[in-house]
Amino acid sequence: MARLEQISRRKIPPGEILPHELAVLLTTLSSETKRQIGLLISREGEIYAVLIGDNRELLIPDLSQFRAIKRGLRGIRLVHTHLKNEPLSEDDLTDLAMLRLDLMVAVGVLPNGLPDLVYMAHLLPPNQEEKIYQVDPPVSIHQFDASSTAFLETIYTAFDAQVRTITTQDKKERALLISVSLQSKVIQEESLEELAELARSANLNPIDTIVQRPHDLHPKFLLGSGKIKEVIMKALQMQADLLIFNQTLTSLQTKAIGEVTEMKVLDRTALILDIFAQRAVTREAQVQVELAQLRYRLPRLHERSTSMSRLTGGIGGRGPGETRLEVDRRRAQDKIAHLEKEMKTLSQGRSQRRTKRASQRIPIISIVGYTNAGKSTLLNTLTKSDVKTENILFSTLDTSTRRLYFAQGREVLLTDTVGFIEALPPDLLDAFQSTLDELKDASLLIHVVDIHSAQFEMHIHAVHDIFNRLDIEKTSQLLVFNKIDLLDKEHADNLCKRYGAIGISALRADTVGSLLLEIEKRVWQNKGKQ
Ligand SMILES: Nc1nc2c(ncn2[C@@H]2O[C@H](COP(=O)(O)OP(=O)(O)OP(=O)(O)O)[C@@H](O)[C@H]2O)c(=O)[nH]1
Ligand SMILES: [Mg+2]
Repeated sequence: MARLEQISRRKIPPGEILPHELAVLLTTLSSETKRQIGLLISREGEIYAVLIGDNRELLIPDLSQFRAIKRGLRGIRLVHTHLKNEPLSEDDLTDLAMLRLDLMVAVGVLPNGLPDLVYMAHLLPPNQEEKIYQVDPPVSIHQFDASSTAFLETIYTAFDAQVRTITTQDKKERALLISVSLQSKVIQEESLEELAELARSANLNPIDTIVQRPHDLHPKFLLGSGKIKEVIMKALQMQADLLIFNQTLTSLQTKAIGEVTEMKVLDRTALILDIFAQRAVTREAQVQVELAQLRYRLPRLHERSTSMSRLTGGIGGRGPGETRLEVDRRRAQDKIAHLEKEMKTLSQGRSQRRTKRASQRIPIISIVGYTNAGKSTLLNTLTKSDVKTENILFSTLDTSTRRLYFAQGREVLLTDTVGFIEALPPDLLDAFQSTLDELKDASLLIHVVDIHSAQFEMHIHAVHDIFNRLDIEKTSQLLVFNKIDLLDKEHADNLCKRYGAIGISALRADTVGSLLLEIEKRVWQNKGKQ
């Protein structure tokens, strides 16, 4: 084994893939020991590790510390022996992709221990055929151009140039959106459009999507393992920084995917929590979001894995964010208890306000609906106020209340609150309980729907579902179709008739007349009955 140690101290001239005499040394040793021998070589020609396998394969150690350039190739190539002079195996090619190696090289061993054919494969930058790697035809060791600087340079620069342009152009983190579900691809793709909207609202740049409809969901990665390879390659080719899954991941899945891809992994819930965290302004909103985040993360705190394994895990050690993993459970629990206490105090103030309001006997009307439907815009138009409105999801997290006056000195309190979304994370619903409790005081719910959205029916269902979860489904409701300015009049009229809705454009005060009349009617004509 002294000879192995000798090898590990060698330095290979940069630009050379494998000097001839080193190839001879490797194949001779391999042949004597009947084992594969491999070298992990850096771009500078340092031998990072000498690997000794069995007669069929090698075990590759954790390479996560190597990252030549953020988002680029690893900066490491693997050169190893193949005892039966066989071509690169499926596993070799998978490792090439999964580990983002610069190059995968196998040298065939002849029965006399000398090198014969050289097999090579390398990854490809984005291309129209969506090919991940290229496997070169084998060449005899004698024709193998040992000093192949030009060849190596082409591979490096193809990737690195791309990394540089993207890094300088693009300050936002680049997200690859993934959906894996037993539902049809069409349904999944529609849902991914909303995920892209959420990503943009979180100030991320959604760059591409991957959809899979597997026969069964893979328990470890959710995705099938072949698809995981595609994810890694797409992430490399598209220079993604993080993966966002549209489905809820278990803590073990988040961890396993994070390890095998060496990327930050979020699911839809984590993304929504992130948006809420970015938006929370008042102390109450901040406490509520932080509580929801801690409750979501608590079962997801786990140890960093250091195991070594080919393919199925252990490669790398980046979980969904190291700092989070370092927070220990105990501290998270203490923090939750502390925040819950603070929340109690905060909600006392709120409930006092509610009691006071109730004693004033002014009817309360709540504007509710899917996020981005135009709720805040409507409140502003009706009450001439200036609550923040924005074309992003969840621009409002707090409740605003304004007075709305009618003839004969009549008035109502109009409230605008946080928007709803399909599959609203339960942790968030719990955390926002006190904000949402205000909806229980309302005698009328104005359900605003963005009728211009292709998904408006799904939005209506999602909102009704949340009404049920909040136990307010029996409150009197008014369905309002907003943004009719974006549809042609006839189409808008038909939709309103079909659903029994009032059509408005919340941006324009001259379109809300019939809505005001209806509110007046509902509030004061029903008054006696209540
Ligand atoms: N064209 C058109 N755009 C509208 C109309 N009403 C609202 N919008 C736009 O829709 C976007 C969302 O409006 P908001 O009032 O912030 O929606 P919201 O329901 O309060 O949204 P969240 O608070 O994020 O849940 C903004 O860009 C508005 O300008 C409308 O009648 N027509
Ligand atoms: Mg709003």
